[in-house]
Amino acid sequence: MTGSSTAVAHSNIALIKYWGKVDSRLAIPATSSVSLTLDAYRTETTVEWGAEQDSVVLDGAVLSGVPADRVSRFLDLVRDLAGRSDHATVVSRNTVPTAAGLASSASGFAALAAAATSAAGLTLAPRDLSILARKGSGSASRSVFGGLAVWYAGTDDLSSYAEPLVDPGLDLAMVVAVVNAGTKEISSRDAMRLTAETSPYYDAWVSASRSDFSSMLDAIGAGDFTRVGELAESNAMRMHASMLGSTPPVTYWEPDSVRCLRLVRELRSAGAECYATMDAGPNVKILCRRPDLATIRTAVEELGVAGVTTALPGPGVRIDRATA
Ligand code: 2P0
Repeated sequence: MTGSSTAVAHSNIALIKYWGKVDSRLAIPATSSVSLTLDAYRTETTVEWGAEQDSVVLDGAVLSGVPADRVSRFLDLVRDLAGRSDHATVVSRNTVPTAAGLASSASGFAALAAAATSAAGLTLAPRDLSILARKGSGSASRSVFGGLAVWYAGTDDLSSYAEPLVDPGLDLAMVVAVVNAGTKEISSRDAMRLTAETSPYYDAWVSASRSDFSSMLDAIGAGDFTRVGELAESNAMRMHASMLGSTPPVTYWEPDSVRCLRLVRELRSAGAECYATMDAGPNVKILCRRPDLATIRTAVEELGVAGVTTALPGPGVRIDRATA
């Protein structure tokens, strides 16, 4: 039986980061994380079963080698779940710059998980979809949900899943300072493995992040924006500190990244409350509240970085079209 489905998923930016696995095959992380799904960056993916072999087209280009194999290994999981042996044609479009530290794998694998299972005739509960998406890319588990999401590290396949967090009216928004939208030199997957294997600061990162995680849940529960922002900023800096201790060091920062971090401090002193976070790339994401979005955007534009995007909380993954 063939079947085709199109799914749309949005990227997410972690406020408490995921950086390190205890099980690479199952993508069980060392620590739990918290994220905000954004409306600005999305992936739309169509999967059609019934092909003789798997094929993947991303933004008009046929994938081969490691990225194509990664999709095929993921489709193996869906074949196992659905008890089928045919192959799939995957066509995907990103509005996220691919592999630039703007969470393209999060929206990518969340959309792929939803489209591939729907097209195979499976209906997965959101938690099960997040468990499946996790095995494509860890952060994809969180993009199954809109707004604030938590990914519990868990200890095995079924206990490592994401779920939505109630937003008590934090009115969050984000300004993304795009310092460089090019492909990063080292993937997050390789960089987090290198950190875990070689950085003397990795164990300290894991214990600090566990504590940041529980403080973050408390801060969100209390609707305390200042505390949410302070925790997000320090957690991101701690993650980068652990990377800097790797051999060889993992340095995603560029001069404009540092200029953005300084600007965030200046804006804060001037009364526009905002906090910075950074992922596996040089871009700086500035967490603020919606009424301050325009002021902060203008300030980043005046700094003269490569690009500026503003974002509000975005929706969870959805199926757009499905045919049997
Ligand atoms: C995060 N990042 O929590 C962290 C912060 C990047 C920095 O999740 O190996 O692409 O596919 O599970 O999900 C990026 O890692 O890694 C990421 P894999 P993924 O958002």
